[in-house]
Amino acid sequence: MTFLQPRIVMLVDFDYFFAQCEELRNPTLKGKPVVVGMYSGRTEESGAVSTANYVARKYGVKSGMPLFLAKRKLEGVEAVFLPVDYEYYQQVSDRLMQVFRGYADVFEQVGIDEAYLDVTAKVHGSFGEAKELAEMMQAEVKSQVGVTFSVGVGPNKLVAKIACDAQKPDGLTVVRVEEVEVFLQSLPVDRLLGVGRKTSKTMDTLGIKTIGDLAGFSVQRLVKVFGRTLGVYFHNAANGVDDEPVQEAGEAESMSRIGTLKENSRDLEFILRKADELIGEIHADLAQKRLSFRQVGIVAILSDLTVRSRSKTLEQPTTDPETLKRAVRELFEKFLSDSDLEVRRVGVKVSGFVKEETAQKQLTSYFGN
Ligand code: TTP
Ligand code: CA
Repeated sequence: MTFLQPRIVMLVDFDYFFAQCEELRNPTLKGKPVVVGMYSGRTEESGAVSTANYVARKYGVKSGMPLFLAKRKLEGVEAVFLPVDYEYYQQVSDRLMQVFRGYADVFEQVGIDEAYLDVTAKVHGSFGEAKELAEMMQAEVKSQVGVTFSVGVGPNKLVAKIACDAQKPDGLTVVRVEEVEVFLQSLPVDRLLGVGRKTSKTMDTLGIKTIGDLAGFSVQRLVKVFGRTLGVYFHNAANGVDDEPVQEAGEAESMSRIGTLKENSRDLEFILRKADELIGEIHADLAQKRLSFRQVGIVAILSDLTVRSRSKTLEQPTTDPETLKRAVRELFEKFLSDSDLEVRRVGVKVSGFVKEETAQKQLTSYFGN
């Protein structure tokens, strides 16, 4: 028996997002195959597909595929290839997220095209009302913004996410508490977050092909094979158990560290050595929380104890400590050229968080080919 308050969670995932944004600003693209690609610039054709609309997908075009292969699949077809315009997609995303925020008790954006909504109170704990709410959202966003998205509704984030993937595009899948077991059991194990190619191979050798197989597998054996944390996670996930709350992870959140220099200084390298220590700590903290960041800031407390800060926004969310170091160097360099006082304490701050899972997904296609 569980004493936890039953919850109703939605996952909203925008359909063929980058390509749909392109259709939004140029409706004449609709009906044609549209491929949005990340061009690496080495040769005219090198690079990978970021995403494609559903017309192009019918020809076998997929995210992550090399562009030359997508071109080959669309040979003889009047198809449109466009480069990624991340800034524009970000604007469309911001507008949509604002709308969804208004429908939720608690709202958690995960990356550019997904968000979790806890709607338990809003729908009075009723899955029937949650379904009506989702239908209303779909109708409203379609008429006001002109964008379609898919929704999964479930008793937790895990089920909502898998439900959302079950029907796309413009899909709505509701999985009530009593339907979870049947809904999950026949799906392949790799639908679970954390079951990649390698893990699903290992599971295959154990005779585990479906989520149902995994749910029925001895948790002790899972712990032996995968270790305690993962073993227990796989067991719970396969049984549709997930207590992770929907949590606001907004722009306002930040992470920072501050340290005092051994002596007051205006020497860039000396200052950066201290900053690097702080970056190391921030990086560890970010990795543990699985967050990428988009904003980088520095703080300098000067010899007269005045506080100065500088910040910049990166083009892409990242987890990379080297990118952070470069941004911090740039900001201190600029800062020192603007001020002539000595620095006493230094601080580094990151914000504009994105859950790593989603940021990573965008990056794999950039570097994967
Ligand atoms: P997804 O939500 O995975 O895909 P999608 O929105 O294009 O399509 P679907 O209808 O299946 O939801 O990813 C969101 C955006 O992230 C996508 O529009 C482009 C980007 N992306 C990449 O750049 N590379 C990738 O490999 C993937 C999967 C996505
Ligand atoms: Ca999507």
